[in-house]
Amino acid sequence: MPESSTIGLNQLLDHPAVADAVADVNMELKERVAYQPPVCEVFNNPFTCLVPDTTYQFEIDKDAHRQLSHIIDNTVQRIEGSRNPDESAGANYRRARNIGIVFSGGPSPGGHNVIAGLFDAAKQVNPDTRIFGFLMGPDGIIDGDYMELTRDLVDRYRNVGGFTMIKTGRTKIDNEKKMSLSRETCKQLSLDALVVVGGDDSNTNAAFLAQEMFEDGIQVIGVPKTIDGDIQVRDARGRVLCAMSFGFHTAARSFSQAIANLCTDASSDVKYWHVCKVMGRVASHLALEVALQTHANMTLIGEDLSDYVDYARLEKAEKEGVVDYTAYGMTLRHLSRVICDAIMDRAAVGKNYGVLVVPEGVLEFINEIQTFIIKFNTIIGNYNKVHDRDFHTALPTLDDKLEYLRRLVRGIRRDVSYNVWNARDDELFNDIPAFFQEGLLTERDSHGNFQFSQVKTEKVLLDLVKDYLGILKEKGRYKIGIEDGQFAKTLQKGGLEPDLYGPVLFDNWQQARYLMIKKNIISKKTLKTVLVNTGLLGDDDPIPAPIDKIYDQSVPKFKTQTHFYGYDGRGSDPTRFDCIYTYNLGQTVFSLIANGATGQMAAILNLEQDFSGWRPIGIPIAPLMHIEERKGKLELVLEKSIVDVNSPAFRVVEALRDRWLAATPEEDHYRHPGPIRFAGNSEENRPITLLLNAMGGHLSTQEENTAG
Ligand code: FBP
Repeated sequence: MPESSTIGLNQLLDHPAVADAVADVNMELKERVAYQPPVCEVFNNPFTCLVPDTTYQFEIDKDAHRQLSHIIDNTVQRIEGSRNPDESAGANYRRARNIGIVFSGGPSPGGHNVIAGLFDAAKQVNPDTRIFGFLMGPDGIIDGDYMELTRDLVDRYRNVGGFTMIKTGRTKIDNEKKMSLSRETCKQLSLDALVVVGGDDSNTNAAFLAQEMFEDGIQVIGVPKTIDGDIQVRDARGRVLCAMSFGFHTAARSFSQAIANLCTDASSDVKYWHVCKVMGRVASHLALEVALQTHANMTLIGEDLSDYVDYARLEKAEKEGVVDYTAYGMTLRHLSRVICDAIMDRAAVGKNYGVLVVPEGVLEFINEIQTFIIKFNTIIGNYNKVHDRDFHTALPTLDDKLEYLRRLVRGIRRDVSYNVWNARDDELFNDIPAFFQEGLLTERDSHGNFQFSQVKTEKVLLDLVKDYLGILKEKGRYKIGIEDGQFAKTLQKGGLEPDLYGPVLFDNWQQARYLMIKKNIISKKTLKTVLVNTGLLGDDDPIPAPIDKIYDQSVPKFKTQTHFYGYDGRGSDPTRFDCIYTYNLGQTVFSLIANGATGQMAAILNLEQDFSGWRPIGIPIAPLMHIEERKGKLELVLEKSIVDVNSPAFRVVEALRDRWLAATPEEDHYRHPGPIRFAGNSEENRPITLLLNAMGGHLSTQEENTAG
């Protein structure tokens, strides 16, 4: 290399070492794209076949029967290897096909490997099979916007995160026009099959597309995608069919690495509470997994909060001969108090810092917010129907919307919602800050879901927490505990006798290692009064410097840092678990297509087991569907799985909650899962939630008792 003073910029850029150092492709990426995930044993056969497994049964909704008649009788199908199918079945399996694939909804790590698994399986069976990727999500199907996927292109994205190859979008194919345009595109491309990689709503869409294109002979297969982990399928007897959507493990690992780092930082500079909102629009699965991976001090689980019952309130009401329905579920104010208690308890043992994990969708589980969301869904749905105009376009500002709500209170009869929104609702709603009102009135996504990622949930909670901590401080209850040894040292250094001042200053002198300044000492003035009253200080004497110092140390400053973990984890490169899972999902998709299935969702059984135990299957989508309220209308959809508060994973977190809060003089119990490692053997190879939940559907009563 020439001397640095003489080298020109172009020379520098052309130097091979520099070019290598600044290249877009680094060693990690090279290693990733070269990795070939293993395949389930069945896929090593020249053919596969589908074996119906009718031991899995479903409670079928009558609307599903009516609306999805072509695919409602589908059963679970086990994919098995086959060496010598009969001639026509073999020929059909091997024929060249045209297959379209689309990503739908938010990105989820591993999506590219679904394509790679499908591509490899299809091309191996028949190199003339063509795979088309629809661009920008379902819009690509509606608008006929696609590209043919080549080996070169697929190779560039193997084991790589994001949905970059063909992009994604949130459009829903939810009306006749979009449906017929989509059908037209599939017919024009002579598609044999369409693969929809998406969440609960997108798989709902897949079922309707399968129904719509059944007579055209176009098969539709869904793939369970979403970092939220809320596609978990069981049959009517609770037997697991899909334990986890892909991408969940990677997102949780990515959030956990960052949050564990915050735990380290928090316990180093001991001055911040880090409030970490983690994605998961409704269900708290991601927060639960983060809790298991990091042992953060406090993790809220939305489903747990809605399950809360205030027994004291119930009892009081019972004595008065009434039922207090507000005792069921938690209010925002109550939740803020629970958080304050945790903060106070840690402060009492000298820990004025910590890490709080808040699931993005937590507000959906809070009593009053739930009511607002349901009411707004109805009000907005009604408005759009009655006025034939979009609520958000017609009433663009918060003031417009508030004025409209006020008019409802006054009983404008043309708006059928006049009986949904009353003066009490209006009063309660006007009590909350404008930014939160705005959040609650934001536009729903294309599936009618409330967009929690757009609401500053952590700010809503923190504002309440700060207010209440202020009150607790004034009452002398929120204080930092002073370690007894440190108290003694500080006083002795200043020539004062600890045993003389200890009983005067502290409520728990000689009873605990961390000493709490008496509740009535809430300022320097009250401190002086106490010292004067006990004869330790003259009226005109200043507070001795060591006492002054100890007092200052006991006064908490509640300093916070807020973080949002979502898009970063969604964009992460997949863990090895997700790489292998998704590649095999892609292979499963091909087997389902080559064996003529439609209206099925690809899945793998036994994900919690060693890879040799994984079994690919097809799950019938239609029998899983039920009626739900969407945008104020009742619709047939695939049910979202929320956290089961009786599941082993939740019960373990619940049992270890106090330990992880660590409101004791001992060290915190933080856990460091480390960064996502693609190579090496030390990487955690699957979600902890998955492992725990595979230990049994519910804990037995006996186990519950011993855990409690
Ligand atoms: P999907 O359900 O489509 O997989 O998306 C999940 C999610 O990542 C949620 O966790 C989050 O609330 C939402 O997407 C954010 O949506 P957007 O990408 O539109 O901001």
